[in-house]
Amino acid sequence: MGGFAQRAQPLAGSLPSSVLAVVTSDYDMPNQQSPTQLFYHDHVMGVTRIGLYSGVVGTAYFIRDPNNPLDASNSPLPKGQFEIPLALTSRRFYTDGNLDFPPDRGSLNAGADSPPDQPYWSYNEAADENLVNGRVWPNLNVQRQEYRFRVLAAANAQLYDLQLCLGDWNANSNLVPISGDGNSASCAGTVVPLTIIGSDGGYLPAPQTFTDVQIGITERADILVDFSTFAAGTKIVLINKVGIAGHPRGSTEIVMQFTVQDSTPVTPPALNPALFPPKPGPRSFTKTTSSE
Ligand SMILES: [Cu+2]
Repeated sequence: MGGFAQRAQPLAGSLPSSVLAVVTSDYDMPNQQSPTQLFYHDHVMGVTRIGLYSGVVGTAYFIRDPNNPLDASNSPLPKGQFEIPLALTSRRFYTDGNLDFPPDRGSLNAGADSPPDQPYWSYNEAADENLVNGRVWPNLNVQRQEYRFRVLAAANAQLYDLQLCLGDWNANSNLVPISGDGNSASCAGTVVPLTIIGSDGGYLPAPQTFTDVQIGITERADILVDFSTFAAGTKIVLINKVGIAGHPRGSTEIVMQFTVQDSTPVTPPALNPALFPPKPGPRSFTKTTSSE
């Protein structure tokens, strides 16, 4: 995170070093914010989207506060193998599995919307597959207990309205119907509730249970899902209710699948609201120094 080189050093024999001086800046990141999940990636002008698309990102950087009862060793929240980061991205692939990179200016969806003075700008990458932690439509086998998922929207352009849909999508092609205009999907089965406990800014003032959670680009959602009441073999699909226009069925409305394993059910502990901050955590900003 420090020592960021602003300009590349010229290759030996190309340009005299006086033309391209190497300038560095040290950024001090004290990590004093409220406990949360951070996301970092390179921001080189003009190719940021390609870095993201290639997966050159840090997606599971957690700020934890041992003095916070929710982060302490006796926290009632799921931990260890039951706390799992889910980094959501979207990609487009050639049939041989290679990445189909975002179109350049003037290509698909780019030209009409690009500002005329922005040669790097690309409006849309036309990604049509959802990936979680680098895999398209993965399955996660889960025990019959509660999990904590640290969800990050790490795609360049894809928005998410996430919902858990009870059922086997592979066996039931009508489980996640797409709307007539092609812009949204829904769960035709039973919606499994999820409990949101935190966001980009840290823990919420209290856990809140919803039927879906919306996260925009780079946003995070800290959610709990209780699998303890489901029978072994139950399948639950994580679907995205938005952003599917123009793509074939199964393309961007399906995110991943959970399969409940045969295990002793563990009822999650009730969460005492007093453990949660009265409002999204205290914020203290430290002036950072730069040697620019
Ligand atoms: Cu960024």
